[in-house]
Amino acid sequence: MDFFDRFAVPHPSFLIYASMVGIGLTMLAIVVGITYFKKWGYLWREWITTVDHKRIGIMYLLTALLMLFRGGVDGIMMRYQLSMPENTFLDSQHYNEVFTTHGVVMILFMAMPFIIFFFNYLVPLQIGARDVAFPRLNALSFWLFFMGMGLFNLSFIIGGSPDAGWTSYFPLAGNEFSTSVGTNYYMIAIQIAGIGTLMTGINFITTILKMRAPGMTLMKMPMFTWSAFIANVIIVFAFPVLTVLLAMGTMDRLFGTNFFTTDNGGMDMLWANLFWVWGHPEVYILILPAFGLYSEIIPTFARRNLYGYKSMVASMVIISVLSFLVWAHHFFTMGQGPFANSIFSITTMAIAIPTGVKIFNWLFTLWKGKIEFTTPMLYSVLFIPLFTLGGVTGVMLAMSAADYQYHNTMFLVAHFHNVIIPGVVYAMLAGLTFYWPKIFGFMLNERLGKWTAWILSVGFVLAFIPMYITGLDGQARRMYTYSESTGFSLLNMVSFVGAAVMAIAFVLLVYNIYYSIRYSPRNIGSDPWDARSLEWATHTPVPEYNFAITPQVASTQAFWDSKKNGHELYKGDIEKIHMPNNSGLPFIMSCIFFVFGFALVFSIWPVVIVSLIGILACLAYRSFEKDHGRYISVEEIKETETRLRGAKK
Ligand code: HEM
Ligand SMILES: [Cu+2]
Repeated sequence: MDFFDRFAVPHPSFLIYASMVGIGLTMLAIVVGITYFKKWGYLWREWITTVDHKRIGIMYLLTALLMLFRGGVDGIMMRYQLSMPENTFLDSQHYNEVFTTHGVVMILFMAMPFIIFFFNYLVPLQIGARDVAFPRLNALSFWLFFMGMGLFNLSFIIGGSPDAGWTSYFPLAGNEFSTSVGTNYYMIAIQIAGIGTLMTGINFITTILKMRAPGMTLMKMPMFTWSAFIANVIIVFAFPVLTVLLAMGTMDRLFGTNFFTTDNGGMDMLWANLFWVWGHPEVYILILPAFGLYSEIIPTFARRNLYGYKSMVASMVIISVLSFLVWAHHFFTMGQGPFANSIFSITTMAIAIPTGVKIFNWLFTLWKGKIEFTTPMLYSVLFIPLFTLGGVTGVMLAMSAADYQYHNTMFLVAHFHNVIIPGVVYAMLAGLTFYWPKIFGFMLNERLGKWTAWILSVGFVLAFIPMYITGLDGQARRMYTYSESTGFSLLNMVSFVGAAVMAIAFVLLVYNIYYSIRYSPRNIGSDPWDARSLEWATHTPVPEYNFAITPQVASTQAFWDSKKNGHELYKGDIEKIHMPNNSGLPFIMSCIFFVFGFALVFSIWPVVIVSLIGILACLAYRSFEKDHGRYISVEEIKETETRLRGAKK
């Protein structure tokens, strides 16, 4: 029976069992639903085997929304636990698991796929391309990412969740203190997802360098594409560190090596260092595309050119370099001495300069603009002051001497939520609202959208500003409870109320989607916001080949010029278009990766070996496969174009 004992959840509670039943029933309902409506064939042909960047993008989006829900429930549970002193809703072990999965899910399985959704959907359209450079690799990226996500979430049901924090510091994450298989899941699931992300990086760098429309020099690229380019360069430099780090951690846990142990020559702080060598650039991988989205939205609704294009690009390049030079600010208290701390203090504070440049560029774009307060614009305008507050507290944390006071307190938790939520989450919601009509052919309701933005902001301020105060007062992070005598009760209750208000905002978002699907007018044309860059120059819905004729570009906002200044976008005639074929291989290979990962988590060696052979077989098959894609004929393109033009206003 020993073998099966390991699959049981080590710290069961009613909550865990109840959610297991809930998840089980939902999965069952989905399977029954798909079978009942006979949609398996459709799913396989149109989605699972697709190599179309737009569909892959939408699948990233769905994953991100699902994980936003999972991570959000974790967040609310923590805030409820802390809302009263000596609360017994979660015990210490369960609280450890919840803050660990919350952090991992939000950063790696929610924010990452959300920005990769934007890369996928927008970059090829913005640069006037037919698809990404390696469409099939793109599908493999998605499915590896998806399987990694699935494996990570499985820990909750089989074997137990990781509990060493999303940073998984050793020795806490070693076998001695992290006894369940939870941390194995962490190491292996993130590894699989990370390989997918690394390939995304390679794919998009190539796409942006090689597939731009004629006339679009680097300095004429839309700002979101610039941000995507730089973020993907960071991915390619940072993710290999994560890959190696996780491999070493896996070896320590499964094979008894001593990279991070405290005895036999291991070095626990080596983990912390390498983790943040990846981890700090990672936060810039998230925030730069968010900046890119704001740089698309603000000019559109201020009805002006983006102010300071060149300085926007330069500041992002500088940020990307600096982001690799600041990692030690996460452990000023490690004991590396005042000299090293001073260097890292200075590099960290230096990041505020290019970031400040961007803030001023957005402000100058707004200055004298004819501002129209649509929902995406509202998010962007709320972002500027709220994010600046997060940046300023970041500079406070960057002062290494003062950090001895802030470190590991709620002050830190307040800081990073203050940058991540108004920075990344607002950008995602703004971008989603902005691009929704392009993707789905109808607008989200503006009234509901604005309510969501305001309620979210009220909730955000209530939930996170009090943590600055309790943090300075000494409330430690990652603590499952506190005593009444600390005086933290009131502010923690306010935080909980704020978190609940944020939850209301997310419910309202879901309602808005439902409402708009039912009532929003169709036939809104392909350019409902009167926007500026190429993604708006093609039809809605976007045909699979994106542009019937490759557009000609002469400025940073080719589409605007074609509308207002007589620039001719489409020269020449329609010709047949070469497109890649669908393939089931990325999905199948990723499924085998999933089995491989699961077997590794539980050290079931025969299965590990067989699945490894399966993965190699897939690679070999692909190497010898002859698949030259297919052509869409001129007649077919003309037919599609006439049909879609009918959808215009
Ligand atoms: C509904 C909104 C949210 C609430 C109420 C919330 C709440 C919390 C709390 C209370 C903690 C501290 C756990 C502790 O150290 O005791 C935490 C940690 C964290 N949160 Fe959130 N959060 C929210 C949204 C987000 C979002 C959107 C992200 C990222 C995109 C995020 C990323 C993180 C990370 C990385 C940690 C650190 C986890 C760790 O220390 O291991 N959170 N959150
Ligand atoms: Cu950092």
